Amino acid sequence: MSHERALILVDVQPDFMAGGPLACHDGEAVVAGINAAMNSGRYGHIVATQDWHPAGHLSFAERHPGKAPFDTMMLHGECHTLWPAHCVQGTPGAAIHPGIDQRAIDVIIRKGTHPEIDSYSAFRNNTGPDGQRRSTGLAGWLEARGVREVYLCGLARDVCVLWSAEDSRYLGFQTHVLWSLTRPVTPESDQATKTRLQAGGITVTDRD
Ligand code: VGL
Ligand code: ZN
Repeated sequence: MSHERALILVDVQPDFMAGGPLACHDGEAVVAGINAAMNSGRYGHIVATQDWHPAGHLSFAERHPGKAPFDTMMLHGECHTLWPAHCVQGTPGAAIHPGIDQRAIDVIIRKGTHPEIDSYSAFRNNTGPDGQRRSTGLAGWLEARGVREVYLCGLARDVCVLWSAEDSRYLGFQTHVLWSLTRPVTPESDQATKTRLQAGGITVTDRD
């Protein structure tokens, strides 16, 4: 086990899996492999993020008359995709997936909790009404423990995993995406996602 190495589980929640409103392609398939990775002894620290929106969150299409899920619009000066309502606080679909062995998780970071601000990345919110992107505190949590290498898995490959990986690298962590332990909302985006990760200096690997 290396204490310099952290595993981050991004949004492993039923709403992003089969039967959920924002199902990733084959999303539930990541659960067994994530349990194996957590119990592999390779990671000194394990963090999970949990998408955790109040009802009527700004990112939900239903909030915007005339808009449908997957339409885009400008929010706080950024082009934003609008989503079906998902991961509403306290609902079963917002739980950490019941198949995940939570014993090894050190900390859970809830994100997207502000009604008017979204958060894709585990590290910082999307742009808010004041034009700022605020930290979730995760980088400080990792730095305080001497973490230098971050491994990411979870959902969705093309949204929250991608944004988390880019921030991780930008913040100075050696960053790896465990590709086979992620699944996309939009499978057609896979090649673009991989190219963008690699161009950003992030390792895309199937080996943890
Ligand atoms: C996510 C869209 C909206 C994700 C979260 O976890 O990738 N995607 N909220
Ligand atoms: Zn969300």
